[in-house]
Amino acid sequence: MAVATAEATPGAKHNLQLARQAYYDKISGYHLAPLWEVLKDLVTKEPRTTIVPALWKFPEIEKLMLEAGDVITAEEAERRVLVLENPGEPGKARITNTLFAGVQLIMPGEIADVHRHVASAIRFVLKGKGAYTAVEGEKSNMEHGDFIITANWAPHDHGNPGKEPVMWLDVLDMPTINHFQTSFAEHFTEKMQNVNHENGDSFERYATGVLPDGAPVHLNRSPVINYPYAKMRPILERLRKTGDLDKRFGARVRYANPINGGPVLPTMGANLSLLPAGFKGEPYRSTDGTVFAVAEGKGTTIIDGKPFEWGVNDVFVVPPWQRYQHNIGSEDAVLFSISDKPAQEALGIWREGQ
Ligand code: 1HN
Repeated sequence: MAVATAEATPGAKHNLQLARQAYYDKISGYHLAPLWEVLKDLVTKEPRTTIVPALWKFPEIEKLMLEAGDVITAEEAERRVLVLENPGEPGKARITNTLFAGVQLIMPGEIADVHRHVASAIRFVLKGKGAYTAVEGEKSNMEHGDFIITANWAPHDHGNPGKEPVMWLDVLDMPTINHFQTSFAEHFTEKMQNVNHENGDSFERYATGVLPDGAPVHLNRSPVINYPYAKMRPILERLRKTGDLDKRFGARVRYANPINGGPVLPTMGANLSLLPAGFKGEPYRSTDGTVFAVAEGKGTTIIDGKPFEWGVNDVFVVPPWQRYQHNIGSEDAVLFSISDKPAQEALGIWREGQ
């Protein structure tokens, strides 16, 4: 039988459409589908994303978070977190295609019980003093700008024996873990873990030029629990002083695993950038959708042609492969950023461009 082609008469074309549809209906009963109808959406010339650029203003988040403190206790909530939902993916508990982000509040006198899960977490401390997070036996004080990691399956609990509400940004690789459908979690009978390592122990032990003799030489996550802002910030000044400024990112450090120089976690990598007053960044894009938190100062980031004006503790997101560029006014700014770059690099799929 001759196969009808697209050059056929209008009547023949119509019959062909009907025949194709009848065929698709028939094969669907066998759990089969025609690739040729969907190929263009599956293999795109450039990345397509459902994620959109967005900015959360800290003064608004803070007010709404403190209201959450009135309606639910940390104990009832298990974790009192407001999810930063990407407006392109409402209801999906994600800020990018691969990352969860939220702001957590812990009130004076509260604790958040010890648990562990396969999803890895990072915390970037926004506001307040006097809280701690305990991770794998180390009790870490939380100060503005501290970067704290909670690796896959690491027991962790938080507490606030201080006098002020304390808020931080949580970023987890949960959408990645759930993409692989590999989520496990465990609760403990005790509320708090035993802590046998004092504040700052893992940083001093692993990240000051020596390693405990016999420390493993292969470790796919950093052994450092807290990278304190007080230690990181002066390094940015060193870079500035010697003119080591990237045209796109300013004076930027990458948080590293001191064992091998690799990323802090296999699924998430983070940076800290000093953008000096007057900085006009060159445009940049990369395949890793990136979450930014403002540690200091203010500025504007143009994302896909739209300006986003930010100030201290604001959070904003740049979708995968969308072009962005930082513009800084009269005040120095410091930006924390986090993305799934290490996961993409491990898979050999990460790309960057102008
Ligand atoms: C979690 O365990 C924490 O331990 C914070 O503080 C945010 C978001 C989703 C799933 C687990 C925490 C989380 C989370």
